[in-house]
Amino acid sequence: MSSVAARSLLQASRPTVLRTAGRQIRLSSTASKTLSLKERLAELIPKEIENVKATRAAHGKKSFGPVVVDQLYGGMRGLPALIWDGSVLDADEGIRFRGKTIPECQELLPKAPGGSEPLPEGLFWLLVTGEIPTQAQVDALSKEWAARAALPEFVEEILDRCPPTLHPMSQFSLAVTALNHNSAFAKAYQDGIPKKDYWGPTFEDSMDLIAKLPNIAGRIYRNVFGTGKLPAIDATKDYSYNLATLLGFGENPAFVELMRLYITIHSDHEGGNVSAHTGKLVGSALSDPFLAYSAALNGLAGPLHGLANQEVLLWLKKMQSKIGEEPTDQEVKDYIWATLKGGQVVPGYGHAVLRKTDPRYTAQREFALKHLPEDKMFKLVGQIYNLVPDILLEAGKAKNPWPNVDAHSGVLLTHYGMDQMQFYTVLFGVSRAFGVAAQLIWDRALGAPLERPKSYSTAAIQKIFENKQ
Ligand code: CMX
Repeated sequence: MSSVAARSLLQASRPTVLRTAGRQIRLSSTASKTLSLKERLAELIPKEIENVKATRAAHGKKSFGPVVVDQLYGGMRGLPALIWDGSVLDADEGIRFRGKTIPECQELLPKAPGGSEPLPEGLFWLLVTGEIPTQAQVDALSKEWAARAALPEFVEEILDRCPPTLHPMSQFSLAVTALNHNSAFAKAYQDGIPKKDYWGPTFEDSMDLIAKLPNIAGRIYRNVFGTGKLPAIDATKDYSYNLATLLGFGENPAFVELMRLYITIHSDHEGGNVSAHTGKLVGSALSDPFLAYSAALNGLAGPLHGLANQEVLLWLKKMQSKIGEEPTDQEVKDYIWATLKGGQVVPGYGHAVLRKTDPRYTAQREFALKHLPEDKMFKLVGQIYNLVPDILLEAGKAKNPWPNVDAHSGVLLTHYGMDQMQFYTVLFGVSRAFGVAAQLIWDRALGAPLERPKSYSTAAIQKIFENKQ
């Protein structure tokens, strides 16, 4: 294809955009405002297939810059290797979901009656379509997820048989793996579904996956921490209300609002982070969304990734028990230095991509300023924010001395009475399913191939460069 033809194809497949106050808002046609998510997706997929074809025709053979040997040894930092349109992470600005910052999502996405935080249903719609849904479309998603929320009895039994000493993330991963028993994709594949139709059952599985997470999370929470019988899902309420209710906090409107914000900001963080990338990698083998997401959860359960929210609270609690609830700056500084000198990381600080304060941290700080300004632990978190960056800079190792999302989430949950920090990563896991599911749907729609990068031995690297400078 000539580059002119490729350009016109690219333009033809572009959505209508409105520029307002420096923002681009993708407009859905009036007709699309009455469609379900699956119907709208079915309209968008052929256009996006052409868009990708045109992009590859125009740029497919162009170099993306050099790869240096250090990237092979250094956890592939900065290696351009993946495509995902749902969200993009800028090192200084932080995350944008389909081009929108967190404050823009807070402003533009539909809210619950009386609420001011975005409904995660709308964020999922945005991740999948690139469009802002109507209130009616979001309400329909809430209803659909409520209708799909029930767990198979054997999955409930698996969870009920887990010893309470088994980490909630392990229980979570077990339950999600077991949901593969009823996978529409696995069945359709066995029945010989053509490749172009893969996205349909992947969509169904993804919707089931997201819908069933509140029941899994609620059951784990109640089993492990002995907080009573699980109530039923309320089909007239939104996803976050139901999640909060199953956890036992639904009567507190502020906690429900927190869940809406929490899920929205934790949903996606471009494609390369451990959980998102694991989901994509495992999905590329055509493992169904349940298998792919349980693998992603196992990555999220690592202390350098999602488990950091548990680690932050443990660290804060230990700090408070050692130096009190209202320590001086010097006492806090000494504690931070003791952590570093003990060979540990300061949890909640640093990031593989970000080089400024994470806007997900800022969004949570603003929530705290609005709802719990006098909370002692919130004040301590703010005090730490004023002290850690200079100390990490002085220590001289971390490339990013600023806080990430995990530095703030636990203090909010603790404030409302959820002080069982071993559970925190489960909430991260409920949220991250939104981004991974959206990505799996698009990977199947675009026919993404099996992932298979090349690995090298150190001997091979030495040989390649033997006689070169
Ligand atoms: N405290 C102490 N040391 C830190 C540090 C921190 N918060 N952040 C980075 N460093 C150290 C690294 O351990 C590394 O040390 P070594 O050279 O001895 O291995 C050095 O600084 C360079 O690391 P980096 O390039 O700045 O960071 P990485 O990209 O390798 O790692 C991350 C990023 C997040 C794993 C790291 O900053 C960290 O361990 N932070 C604390 C754990 C945490 O908050 N994780 C959650 C991240 C967000 C999420 O995924 O949920």
